[in-house]
Amino acid sequence: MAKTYDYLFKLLLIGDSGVGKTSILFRFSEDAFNISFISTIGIDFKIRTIDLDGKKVKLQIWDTAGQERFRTITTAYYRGSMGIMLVYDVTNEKSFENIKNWIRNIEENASADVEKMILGNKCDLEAKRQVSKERGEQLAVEYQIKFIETSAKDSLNVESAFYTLARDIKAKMEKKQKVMNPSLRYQFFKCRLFVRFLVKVEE
Ligand code: G3D
Ligand code: MG
Repeated sequence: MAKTYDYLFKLLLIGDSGVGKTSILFRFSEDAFNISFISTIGIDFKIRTIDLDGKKVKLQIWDTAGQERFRTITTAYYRGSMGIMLVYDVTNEKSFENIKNWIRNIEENASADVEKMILGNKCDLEAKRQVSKERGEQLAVEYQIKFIETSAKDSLNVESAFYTLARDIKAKMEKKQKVMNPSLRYQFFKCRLFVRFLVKVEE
């Protein structure tokens, strides 16, 4: 069967329980927010294929089954992941403080060059806010990770977050391919030699 995509990226959603990871995933993959939907039962992933600068990028997005509650997310979950959304809840101070622990967990288990992004979710709940946008931004600067506030409920910035993460992974990958493709470099070298040879002959 013909391949229907140019790239396949495995992405993960990480963060404390209740911050809205599953809601974000549902919002992005089906564009539906159901207040009373059933909580996740097993490790699950959803797929959405997006178009990035003319390329079809298939996103396989993994969600936890609540293991985050017991901090038992294992290396197996992280394996092969290329991008991670670190999610906290702007109405929950603790979930924000825990982002540092999640980053440590990622450093211990995921590949070193995994792309990351911090999401401050539930920004529709302004009256209940405990974490200012500025603090989110500061944390992101400290870790040199991109940051955006989202609302899975109001469908705010969810699309843009996934597109940004996917675009960063694609750019990193293409840069690596350029640097590391020795056969391409060899072809280029041969071409240059040939051009030099032609110039000499002309003289
Ligand atoms: P989790 O997967 O990180 O554990 P969930 O979190 O997606 O299960 O969401 C936990 C609760 O937060 C759910 O409420 C969900 O509806 C709510 N929620 C998620 N995202 C948002 C958001 O952006 N805004 C608001 N206002 N609520 C959100 P319940 O009541 O079902 O537990
Ligand atoms: Mg969940």
